[in-house]
Amino acid sequence: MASPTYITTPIYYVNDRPHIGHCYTTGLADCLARFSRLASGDPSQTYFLTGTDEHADKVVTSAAAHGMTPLQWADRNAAAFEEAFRACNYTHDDFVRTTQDRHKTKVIEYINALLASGDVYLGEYTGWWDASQEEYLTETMAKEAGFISPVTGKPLVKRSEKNYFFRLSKYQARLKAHIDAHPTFILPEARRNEVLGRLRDGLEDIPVSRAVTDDPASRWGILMPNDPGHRIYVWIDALFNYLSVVDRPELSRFWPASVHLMAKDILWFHAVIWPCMLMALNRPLPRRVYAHSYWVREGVKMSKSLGNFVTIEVMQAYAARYGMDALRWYLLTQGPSGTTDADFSHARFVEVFNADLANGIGNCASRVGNMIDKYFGGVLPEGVREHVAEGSTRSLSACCAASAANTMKALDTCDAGEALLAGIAIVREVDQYINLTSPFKLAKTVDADPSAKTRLADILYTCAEAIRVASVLLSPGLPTKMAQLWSAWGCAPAAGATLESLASFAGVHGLRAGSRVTKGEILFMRADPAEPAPA
Ligand code: ME8
Repeated sequence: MASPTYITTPIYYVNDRPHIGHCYTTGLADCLARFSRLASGDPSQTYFLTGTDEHADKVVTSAAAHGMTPLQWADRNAAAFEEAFRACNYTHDDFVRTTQDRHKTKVIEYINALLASGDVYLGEYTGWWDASQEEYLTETMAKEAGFISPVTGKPLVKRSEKNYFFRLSKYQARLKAHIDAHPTFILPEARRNEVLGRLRDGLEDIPVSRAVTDDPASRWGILMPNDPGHRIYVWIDALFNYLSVVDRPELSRFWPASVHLMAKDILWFHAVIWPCMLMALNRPLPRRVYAHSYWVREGVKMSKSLGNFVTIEVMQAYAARYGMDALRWYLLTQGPSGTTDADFSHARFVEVFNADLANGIGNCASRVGNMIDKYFGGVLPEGVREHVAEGSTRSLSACCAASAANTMKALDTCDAGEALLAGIAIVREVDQYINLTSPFKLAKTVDADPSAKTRLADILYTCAEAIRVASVLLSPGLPTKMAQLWSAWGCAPAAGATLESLASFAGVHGLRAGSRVTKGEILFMRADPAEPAPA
């Protein structure tokens, strides 16, 4: 991603507490933001925003059910989101709440500009209202869905109201041309095709306000600046967050956003409505809109009625037993980043944990650290250089270069999982290399054959340096554990170093003669597949 980089997540509704789905998208953003900071070597060139969407009607309803005002309820749940994201070790630069003045004043500014240009006007709307999603469906969409909410299955209600409208139809041709000219504007490609397909049905103007009624709850939101009889529709208010936060001199370099991340449920708002609003405001469009799929649990869709959400409590129980890095790893490498849903399955979690972490990077780093400790007192001797195993098809330095290139390529399409798995590919090759070179056997011959000692040093250096490169590629997914490894091996990335230079085998940041490589603590203890899931 080009510098400066601005990565956003949806802002989440505060009618309820966070769950794995919210943590997943913000976790994906976290991993991409960490990669981006590493890539440029300058953390101030990356901005990562997450937050909460607070002016929804359902916030008013849940607040009332809990005997609280909407703001009290929003405060409480926004705090729960912030706490959850802190516990997951997310490195967002900001957490926006749509009830904050900094956001509200900007929304009014944008609406005023759209009123002045005539792109927002007063009219009447009739449509099918999906109360559970706070969204109107057109006649065609409602018919296709059998007049029930395609998301929640609740009945749709026909409603008419005087509203302010946004001239969405005016921007249809420009949007279509933009999508055609920018093949990676909407990803994954299958989602892009869906959007293009729906665009063929044509765009109608959309309401951007709701009438204020006698019900005080209808005042929950930002009032239209020209007409206190209307408040701004929650979705319009919410979409503006991406711009409102960085629309000030110190942060303006971050617009346009590099990527808006979300799940497929809200792609239309981000890929169609938001870009058209930006065109109307004469602002550049985000470079990319990326919609992932859903998490399901043990093969079943998560829902309130089934009560089967992977809640924050379940996530904490996993983190307590296996470590937060292990949970991050599972989410990032097994998550629904593409077009298929992903299953949160305990058996799969343990399988992946053992394969990639305990028996993968953990075991490999510990074997190599132990051998350097045992045979060389934990210090790489003079003259170490890369050793290529007889019978191997490629050197470990070539493998590191290929993996680093694969990481970069995966990042081009926001594929954080693939970017991380490139690090595990190195670990697997180090394991094979150890099998081919048998350093533990060689160590038994050094007394009789002094040249064996030099070869042994070269072999262990080669392994350690390859693991160091792997650790750099793995660090955005496993930040705590890789920092632990770096501290045992004295190879923490220098401030200002770029991903490219850190990931180069025997490069300026590499291990060398005199580097102290100590055993360190075990990174990941093997998990017992027979143990029941934490709850
Ligand atoms: O839609 N799997 O908020 P929201 C994966 N406020 N991701 C999931 C998920 C699942 N099962 N469930 C939720 C809103 N998500 C609006 C957004 S943005 C201007 C306004 C994630 O609380 C995913 O990112 O319903 C999805 O798009 C988002 O939560 C919806 O969050």
